[in-house]
Amino acid sequence: MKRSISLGVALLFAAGTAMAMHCPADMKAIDEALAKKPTLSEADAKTVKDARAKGEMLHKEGKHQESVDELAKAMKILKIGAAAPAEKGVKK
Ligand SMILES: [Cu+2]
Repeated sequence: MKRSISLGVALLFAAGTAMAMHCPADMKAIDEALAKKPTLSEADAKTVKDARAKGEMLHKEGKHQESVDELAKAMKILKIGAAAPAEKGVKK
């Protein structure tokens, strides 16, 4: 258990520093969007919630790329994120 944590920490500092910063920023953006109580279908709300939780878990495991991918699903539904510029005609 302890060993896998130090491995995760080592990986975090070795390769994933930029990504490691990315996940918390994405999670924060998702939380901020959710705080505004967006109107989502039940299915979308569930996807967002699941992706947010899974993203945080993956981040803690040091799987930052997977975390970012997971968080991107939530961000796409919430229409947020610098990585996903507003699609033409969909903006507000
Ligand atoms: Cu991360």
